[in-house]
Amino acid sequence: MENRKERKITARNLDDREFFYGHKGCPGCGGSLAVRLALKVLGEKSFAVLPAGCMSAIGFVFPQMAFSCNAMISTFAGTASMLAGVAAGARALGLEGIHAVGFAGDGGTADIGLQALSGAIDRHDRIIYICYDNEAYMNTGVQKSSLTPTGARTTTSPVGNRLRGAVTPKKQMFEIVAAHGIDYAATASVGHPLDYLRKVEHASRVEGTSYIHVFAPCPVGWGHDSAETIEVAKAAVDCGLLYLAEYTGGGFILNHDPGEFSSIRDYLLGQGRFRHLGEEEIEAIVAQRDSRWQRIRREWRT
Ligand SMILES: Cc1ncc(C[n+]2csc(CCOP(=O)(O)OP(=O)(O)O)c2C)c(N)n1
Ligand code: SF4
Repeated sequence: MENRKERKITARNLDDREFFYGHKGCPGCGGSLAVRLALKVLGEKSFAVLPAGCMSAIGFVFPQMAFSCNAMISTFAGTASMLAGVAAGARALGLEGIHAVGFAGDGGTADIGLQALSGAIDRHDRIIYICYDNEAYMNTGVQKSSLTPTGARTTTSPVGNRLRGAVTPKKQMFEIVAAHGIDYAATASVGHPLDYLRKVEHASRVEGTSYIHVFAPCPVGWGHDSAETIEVAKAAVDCGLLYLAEYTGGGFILNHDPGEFSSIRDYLLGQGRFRHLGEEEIEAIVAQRDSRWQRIRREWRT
């Protein structure tokens, strides 16, 4: 259910004040782009909740606090429950036009924070939950999460004679939240900023729970040049390993079909974390992509 007026987002009508200004992120950090872009849409009347992770570590360095909206650090597992509390408190105080928005990493979302998120969706709490997916626990030194893709080298999925990086497939968080019957969910990429901004704007009008899963490359953990973050974020969409989609009104919408995919091999071998992969392993990843897209093209609306 939505009752707010849509605001068409363009590069010109974005707020030019920085709501995540002076953060201590590494050069080329995709996660910090995801936070900044979202807060440009949601504005100063936001209450941001961040669990342990890179974005809280780089955003709350006293006395150089990067947020100019209200922002707090939650327990690692409790982003969504704390957001629910913020939304309830704002309602009790009669505050209007505010946004309770969470920014959690893939570990804080798909592993440790999943229970609280599931509860919030079940209650249709009016919150916006943004998972910036850098595909590992980066802040503590690149450990594997359940969103680390198959084959990726991390410190807990190493590469040697016997192990070839992560052995489990990436958990499908977008489909998992959709299976709850969530009010609104979307996937996005920092390589497609206008698409992401539109989705954040849409989420800001949803009278219920919104979840946005934004792909956010991390040069440190992925082993690419810091100047290549946007290219990598675009290439993931072009080669079909990431799809841009929404779940709304109980159905899936595919926002962008690349048609002919670009090379998965080039995408993978451009990153240090995948450079050990051989042809057979790459072929297996291509086959997984193809079977997923067969289903998406058959079942989702465009
Ligand atoms: C309960 C608890 N367990 C472990 C930690 C240590 N810890 C802090 S940040 C972090 C990694 C977070 O990873 P992720 O959620 O993927 O976010 P990222 O660091 O990649 O931004 C961990 C394990 C903690 N703070 N609290
Ligand atoms: S380690 Fe990665 S996610 Fe963390 S601040 Fe650096 S670039 Fe960003």
